Amino acid sequence: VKVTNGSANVESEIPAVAHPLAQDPKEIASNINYHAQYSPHFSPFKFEPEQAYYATAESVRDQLIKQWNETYSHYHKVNPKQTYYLSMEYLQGRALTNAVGNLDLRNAYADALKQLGHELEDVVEQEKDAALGNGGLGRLASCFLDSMATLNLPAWGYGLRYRYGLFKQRITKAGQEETAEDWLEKFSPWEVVRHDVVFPIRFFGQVEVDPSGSRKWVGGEVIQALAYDVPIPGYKTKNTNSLRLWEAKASARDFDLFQFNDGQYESAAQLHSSAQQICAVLYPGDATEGGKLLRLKQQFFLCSASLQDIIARFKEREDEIKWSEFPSKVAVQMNDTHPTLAIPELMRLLMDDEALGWDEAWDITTRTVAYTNHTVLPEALEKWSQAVMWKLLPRHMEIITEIDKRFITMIKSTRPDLEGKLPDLRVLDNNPQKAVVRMANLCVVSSHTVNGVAQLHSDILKAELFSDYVSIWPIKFQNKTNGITPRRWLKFCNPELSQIITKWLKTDKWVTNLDLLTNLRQFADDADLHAEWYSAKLASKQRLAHYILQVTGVTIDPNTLFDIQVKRIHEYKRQLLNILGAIYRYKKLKAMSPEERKNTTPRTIMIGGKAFATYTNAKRIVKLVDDVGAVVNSDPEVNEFLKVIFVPNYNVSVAEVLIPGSELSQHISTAGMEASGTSNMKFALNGCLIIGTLDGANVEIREEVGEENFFLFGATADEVPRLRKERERGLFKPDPRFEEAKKFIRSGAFGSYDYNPLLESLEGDSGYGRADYFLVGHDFASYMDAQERVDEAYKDRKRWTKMSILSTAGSGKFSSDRTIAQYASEIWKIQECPVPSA
Ligand code: T68
Repeated sequence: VKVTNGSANVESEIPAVAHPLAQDPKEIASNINYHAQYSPHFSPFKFEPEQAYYATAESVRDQLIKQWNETYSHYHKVNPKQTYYLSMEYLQGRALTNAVGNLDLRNAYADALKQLGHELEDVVEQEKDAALGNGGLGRLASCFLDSMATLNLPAWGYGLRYRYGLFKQRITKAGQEETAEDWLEKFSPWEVVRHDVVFPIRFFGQVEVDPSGSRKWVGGEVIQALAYDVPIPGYKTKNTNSLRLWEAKASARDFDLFQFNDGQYESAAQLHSSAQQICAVLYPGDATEGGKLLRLKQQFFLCSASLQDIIARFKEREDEIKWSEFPSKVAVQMNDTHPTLAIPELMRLLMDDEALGWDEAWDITTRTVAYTNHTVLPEALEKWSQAVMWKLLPRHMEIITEIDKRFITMIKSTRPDLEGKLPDLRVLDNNPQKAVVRMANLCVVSSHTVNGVAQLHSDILKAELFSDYVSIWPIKFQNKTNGITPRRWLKFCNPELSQIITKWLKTDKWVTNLDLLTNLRQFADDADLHAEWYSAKLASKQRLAHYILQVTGVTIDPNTLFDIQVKRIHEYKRQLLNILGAIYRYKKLKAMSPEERKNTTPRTIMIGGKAFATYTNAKRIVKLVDDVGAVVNSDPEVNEFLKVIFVPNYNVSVAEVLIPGSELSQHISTAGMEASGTSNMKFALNGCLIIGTLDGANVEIREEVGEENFFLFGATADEVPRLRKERERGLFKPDPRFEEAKKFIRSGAFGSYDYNPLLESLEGDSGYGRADYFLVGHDFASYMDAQERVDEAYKDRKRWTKMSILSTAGSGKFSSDRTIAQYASEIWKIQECPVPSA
């Protein structure tokens, strides 16, 4: 426990003065001290790590605000084309380490805090993760923001300020339990509310036609969107962009004082409570009609507020408004289909508020919006009930219906060969059972560019999901292989390895030019580098072991192979394959003599991730991993050679501890199903080897690091459909190891929980109506063979360390700086706009 430090004591040595641009530790300490005293959030004279965190964050924010304002006014003056990234999710994680790192003030802040009696490492731990996202898609958005600022690109992120982000996961005897994660419990020092940025957002109501024939959406309920801005500093640049998060509010006018005084408390504040629901939680459960409506309201709320803001900025910056110029000032990127309503909303704003005609509005809209697809899973492609949409957004449904109609007309006149396919290609699915709007189709029809997130994924989109559209608009489709920010995911989370890289490359330029890592290849056999590399990995493993002990109470040995799989729990990601492999390994170890065991490669298998609250099979998988761990870890015969850990509450901060300490990581989805994956890139960058299928970005990672440095197994994407058919026809012969592992679970070796439904999903009818849809059984044999190759390779430390170095050396392509530079030049057509220094 940290020694507490009354700021009264500190005061005598270090004056409390606000120096917003302090660089020197002493001055910084005085600024932190200033905030501790004069921006009070706690009782006076308390200066424990928590108070030190808030005061430090406020001091860092002082530093950011000046360059943030300068960035805003520079963009305003230059008036360049800007990108607006619309995303329902951002997984920002913690901001403090990132901010002091990007400002290049880490050491100064560490020294300052020391003078105040604190360690920066402990202080940063006080920050709660901003977890306004589910997984890869949300984290990608956050990496993109970091790269956009670092590349000096004029860009904004737009999202929602959820009161409760992704749930907190606890593991109990019953399995996963979810509780609300209160990231704003105290407050966030990183957000600035802009009281002057408020837009009205309408729901429900009706369309009114005036005598001139123009249409207007009126009535219904109107809620206010209020802007909260979070600064996004670039790495060693002045450019500091904004993440604008909208909060829903009702105004005082909507509060019925008369009703309230009459005792009708609920109806008096009805709009207030309806507004409060909108930003209450990330991804409200949509099993009920109410849940679906709420989710749709959230999506529209984001789109309408952001577009009104974008249009207001466009108008403010033009002397004379020429709407045809709009697409040369504005690029809107839709992060998946969740912000699709940006399309009809932009059309509505241009036609109904700005009095443009259809053709002009359509031309502007289609030259402005672009769409990124993140999944090919049919059940994940959004479809909204037409009935619900007519009720909530009547004017938008008129516009969508017109888009659909014009698309049909266009096909009939220019592509009669595709007429037969119209029922699938149309935006509206008028199936009388359930008429829906297909959001992905609306996106493809209306966007100037559609991209996938890894080469294989983009190829599949073109060859399958969107193949007919490709024949209509061949140049609309692109690939933008995902990337990750090397700042958070190497420099800041793995300082030991970063220093070694800088030392051997004799430059730290790799931080913004990650391709320079290839220069490590020439030292891949150097014994000195090997020694340093190994000791950095060991230090990270020790830190990870310490963390695991803290959160699970289980001691793990840093001399064993650290094998990690962390990601959302989903059947297609096949955590089940991993745990079945672990179970087989356990059984084999049990059957060995003590002598034989000594010849095996000791492993610590860690699995972490959250299961969606209503996804039963995913929750069963969590339970199974935890149950296996309980048995294996307390089995004195084998627990020196195998441990199985379920890592609770996986999030960005936990990833920052796990990834540096990893040696093997599993990216083992059924081929063709993982659009890209991004943690695979983080692991590879940190010198961790991958066992994986030819899926998503694995394909490109393997190409870059070299196939001899990648443990490949499993069916390929083009084999999967045939294998599924064979499986259904009963032509599949399971590997005996697979049967043995399942049988072992059924024997009750891991407790009395009923695992039959889970095991049956691998055998009889799965939830998808087909047996073992994810081909766990088919891939099991080659997976186990690949695991044997891993065990062999690990026995040879020299060989393994070389592979690890080559893995880092080959990861340069996966910088989100590269990805964003490609979006900027090939989709957005925007240029850098660096803020001049002084
Ligand atoms: C992921 N998608 C892909 N979806 O699965 C992953 N949220 O392969 C890819 O690397 C990543 O996107 C980035 O491109 C998601 O994370 C969601 O989180 C999601 C899906 C539906 C609704 C909300």
